[in-house]
Amino acid sequence: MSDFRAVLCTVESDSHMWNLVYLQLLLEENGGDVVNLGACTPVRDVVEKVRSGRPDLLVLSSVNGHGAHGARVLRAALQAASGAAVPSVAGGKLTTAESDNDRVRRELLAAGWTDVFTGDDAVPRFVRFLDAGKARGFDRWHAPEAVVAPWDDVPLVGTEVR
Ligand code: B12
Repeated sequence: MSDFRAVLCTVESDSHMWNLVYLQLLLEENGGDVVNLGACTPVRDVVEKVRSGRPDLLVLSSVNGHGAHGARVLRAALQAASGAAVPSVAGGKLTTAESDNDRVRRELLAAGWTDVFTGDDAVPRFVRFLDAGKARGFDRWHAPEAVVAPWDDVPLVGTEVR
């Protein structure tokens, strides 16, 4: 008997698979019944699986550097489809620079993701999220405010190449 049902996916551009294997095992170890949609997951497959399976949680993992873009695309598709509302988290290496992590996290939270897990402490923070979700429901989660790294607020005005 599982504690929750999760759909696991990545973005259409991402062919890495060991991150998905790792996440599936981590979710199962924490009580999840997991449908792993595999690498280069088509957006329409994720939307269909969420609508038909009614999971408790959608988990997106991406490491190829294009995950932030793919997460925005997927969120828009889920919001446009009826019956596809689901608590959703994204994590991994979502861009090609660690210094993007907090900015991207704030953008994805604003776009409707429940939480975003990047950086060295992603997995322990995610396990705490799972514990809280199992106890109170994933839709009750309030993502802690993103830490703003000093370099994220430096305006880029005047640095463009001419
Ligand atoms: C193996 C590998 C490949 C293999 C993948 C084979 C396969 N079928 O899986 C191949 C050779 C195909 C490949 C291709 C590419 N790769 Co590659 N690849 C790797 C490599 C060496 C290991 C990835 C891996 O399997 N790790 C093991 C898993 C278990 O760990 P993980 O993926 O890091 O995930 C961990 C965390 O990120 C986190 N996590 C991940 N997702 C989530 C989600 C949540 C919710 C949470 C909480 C945590 C979490 O938890 C995991 C455990 O700690 C990494 C470098 C590295 N050492 O990490 C590069 C790497 C991921 N690849 C990279 C790149 C750029 C590419 C290519 C674009 C290269 C190219 N120019 O063609 C292509 C992209 C292909 C595509 N369309 O996606 C970059 C990504 C850069 C970035 N994001 O900044 C990396 C980081 C290498 C680098 N340092 O530049 N790659």
